[in-house]
Amino acid sequence: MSKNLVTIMTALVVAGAVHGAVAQEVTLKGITSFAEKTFYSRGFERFIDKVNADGKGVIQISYIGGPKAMPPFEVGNALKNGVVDIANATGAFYTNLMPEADAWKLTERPMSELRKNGGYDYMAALYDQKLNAVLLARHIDNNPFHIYLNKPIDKLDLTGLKLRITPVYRDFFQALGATVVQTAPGEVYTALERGVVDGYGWPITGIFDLGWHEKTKYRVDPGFYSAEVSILINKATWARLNDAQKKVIADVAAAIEAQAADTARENEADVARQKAAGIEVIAFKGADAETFRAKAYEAGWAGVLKQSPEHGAKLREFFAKTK
Ligand code: 173
Repeated sequence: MSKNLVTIMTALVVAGAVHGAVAQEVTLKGITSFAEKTFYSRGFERFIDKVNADGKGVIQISYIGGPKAMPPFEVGNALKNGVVDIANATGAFYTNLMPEADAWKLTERPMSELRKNGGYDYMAALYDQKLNAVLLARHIDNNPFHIYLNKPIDKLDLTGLKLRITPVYRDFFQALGATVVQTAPGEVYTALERGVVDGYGWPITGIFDLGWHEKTKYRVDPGFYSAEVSILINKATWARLNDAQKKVIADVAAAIEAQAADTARENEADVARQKAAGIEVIAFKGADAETFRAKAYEAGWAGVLKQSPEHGAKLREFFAKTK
């Protein structure tokens, strides 16, 4: 063998070894659509901490942060294009790319069941096609949404009220007669303070995180739907990982999704805290509560079906208990 050839071959072997060493630990970029260290980011932050602990030398996640780094409604696009590898988001924030994602709010079955009955798989195909992503873990479930108001109501009618929404609430609040205005969570406080809105939609937990309790007089009961917040990974990023790296991510994701039931235990703590903060409850009971709930689901599914007739009908079969 010529000396030159040996040199070239040696160089290739060395380059391969270096490349192999680099490939051993991979670092992914993670972003959240909710403010850092607030209720809806916490499951994601636990996920990152655990991956970084279990994945030493194998896989790490670098936490870019929340809405200060990227507006929440742009996170879906950044994930789709691989600008970030991992994202914490709710379906309502990326309906521009995948309207069906908002249907998660209408699930009446736990994720453990949806992962067996075909519901998760059906959604997974849509995530693959439309968001270029894989849903790793739903860490928020069993966490109802509510209407929060600064003007009282005495019947199931929001006529004359202007409410802050995301796609989660649009169809239901409009069905009840409200005027709606979409904002990111980060704009809710100012909108309330300036009287731009008479109230807002939000789940039972988290209104203290951004100080909204200071600007909130009433909560309407009962709650409706089941808030969804999930950890998603870019499809190409996922495909690039080796088996050991995938295992770290998948194991932590499974543990975090299994903890969603524990997170829902915090609902009651926020109910008590809202009471202590002087937020009055406007409660619809008995038949009124039933009507309220029925209208919420009817308007919610009608909205999903309008956006996506074929997939919406399938999703309803997997997700709903009552029709
Ligand atoms: O911003 C929102 O009101 C919203 O759509 C949402 C969804 C899930 C959890 C928290 C908020």
